[in-house]
Amino acid sequence: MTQPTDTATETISGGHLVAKALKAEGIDVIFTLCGGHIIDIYDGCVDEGIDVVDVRHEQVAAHAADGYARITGKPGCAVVTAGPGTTDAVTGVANAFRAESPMLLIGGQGALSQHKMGSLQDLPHVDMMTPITKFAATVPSTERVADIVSMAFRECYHGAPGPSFLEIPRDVLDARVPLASARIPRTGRYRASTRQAGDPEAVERLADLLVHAEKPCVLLGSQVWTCRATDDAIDFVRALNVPAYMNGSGRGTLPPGDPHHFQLSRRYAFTNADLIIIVGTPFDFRMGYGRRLSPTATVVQIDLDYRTVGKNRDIDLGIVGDAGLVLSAAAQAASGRADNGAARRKEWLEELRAVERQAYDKRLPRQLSGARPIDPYRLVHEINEFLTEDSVYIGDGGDIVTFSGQVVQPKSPGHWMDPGPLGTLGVGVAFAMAAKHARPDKEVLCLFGDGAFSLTGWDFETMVRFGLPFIGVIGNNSSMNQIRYGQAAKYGQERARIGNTLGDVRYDEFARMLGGHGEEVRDPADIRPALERARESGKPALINVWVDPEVYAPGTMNQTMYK
Ligand SMILES: Cc1ncc(C[n+]2csc(CCOP(=O)(O)OP(=O)(O)O)c2C)c(N)n1
Ligand SMILES: [Mg+2]
Repeated sequence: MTQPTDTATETISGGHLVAKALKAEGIDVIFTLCGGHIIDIYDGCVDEGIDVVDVRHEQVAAHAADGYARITGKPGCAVVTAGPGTTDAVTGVANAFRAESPMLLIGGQGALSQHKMGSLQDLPHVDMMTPITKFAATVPSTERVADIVSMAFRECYHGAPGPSFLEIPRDVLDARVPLASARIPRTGRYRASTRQAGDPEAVERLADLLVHAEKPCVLLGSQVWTCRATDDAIDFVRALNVPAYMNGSGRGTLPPGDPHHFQLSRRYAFTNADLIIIVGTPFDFRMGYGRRLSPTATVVQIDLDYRTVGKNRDIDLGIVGDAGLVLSAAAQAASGRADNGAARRKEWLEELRAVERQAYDKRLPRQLSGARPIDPYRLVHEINEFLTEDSVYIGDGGDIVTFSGQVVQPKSPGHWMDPGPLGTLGVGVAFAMAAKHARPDKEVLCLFGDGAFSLTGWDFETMVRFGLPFIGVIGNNSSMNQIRYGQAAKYGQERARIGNTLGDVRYDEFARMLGGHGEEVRDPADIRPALERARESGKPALINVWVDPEVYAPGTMNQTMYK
């Protein structure tokens, strides 16, 4: 029989306050690796009905929190212990920082009562995390635990989203305080909507530019997905008849085959367009820092973050705001004009389609290659053919993933995951974990390089332990090929194998050892049947595909990532 509770005397611990604050944010899982400094949070999660997914490396916990945010639209949360637990998670936080992904990392810390005395695992976590987060702080008292957790979530959504970090000293976390003295922010009551429609005058100017443009194009970047602006983006390109390119998480905004979906003619479009609209992606290395756009084109940049607009190259018009609201306002403003210019752009779309088709036809023989060892183009072609509307595709690797960037087209919005501009190897299993946990109804397929997989591959065991089936494909070239190419080019063949050669590892056997499904493929004709069997197995699976180590992706050969 439960005791009647006296609210005046009821107490609560810091870990339980963390769980209440997570619950208020709508979070239903934490990714974690245990430590004595943080176990009270687990106890709180049990009470609040929050799942505890315990992984094998803290980097994976942090990447999974990043992945969870991308998939669900809610912030992710990883909980790690003090010292090495927190330093292990740094890469995951850094990746989320560059990828504009909202997540909270909670790290343990030695007791405040032993502050700077040399306690177990004591490190200056906040100093270390400050440059790679939007907010990093120590929780100073138990009463403030939930308050500061909610503050950290608020800070995640300031401008473009990103990660926050909190360290909670052990005595602060474990202490019990009167429930009445703790501030526990309530769901929906501690932060406002960040959806901003942009300066109305600037939106009118964009409408003007659009109705007069002969050859416009739009690049739909990751923020189109972050803002859940898919429908607005589709309405925009259709109403104004504007060809669309997509990058990062913006891939899949339009399905392949859509008359406004373009991929292979981007360079041509950027060179020949008279109006280029960049939505929610910075002018970073992926965009050649903005240098690859026609010097005579009118350039418009729309971004959530004021600091991104106009960075690295001049623009003709900048709009700070939510991708969906700005695009729909611009389409609305243009619809009021006598002629929105849509019909005039028919030839421009045909011109781009011809370029697109030519590029596709040129590559097709490679995609259908029967060569042994397998041409990586064939592997990524088979994967692209295999994906359904419900397949989330994840790329985690070097050269092999560069191939896939050209060929694999997600069939639905939000179904493409790559690390983002930090280029972090090792995100794959973590993203698969987050995606499958959040959306068990989805199929998850991850293409790994053998180098990338081996960084965090032990968490395949976590996938088995939690019953999270996914299809892992390893493009195995027994090398860190993307790096090897540059070494060979710079230092000659005889020095090309220094520091980049891996063993001929049977990752399929590794999968089986851990209780998953595993297969090895040497013949291109066997790729598809192996994929089907992995799908049927209902288990976490690894298909070890031996690809030709002497074949490199054009992007690797041009070293575009360094330019
Ligand atoms: C964590 C991390 N370490 C190192 C690198 C540098 N790097 C970029 S590509 C690459 C090779 C990756 O090898 P693999 O995953 O096997 O793919 P491959 O290029 O062989 O297809 C390396 C080491 C990185 N991006 N991230
Ligand atoms: Mg490799």
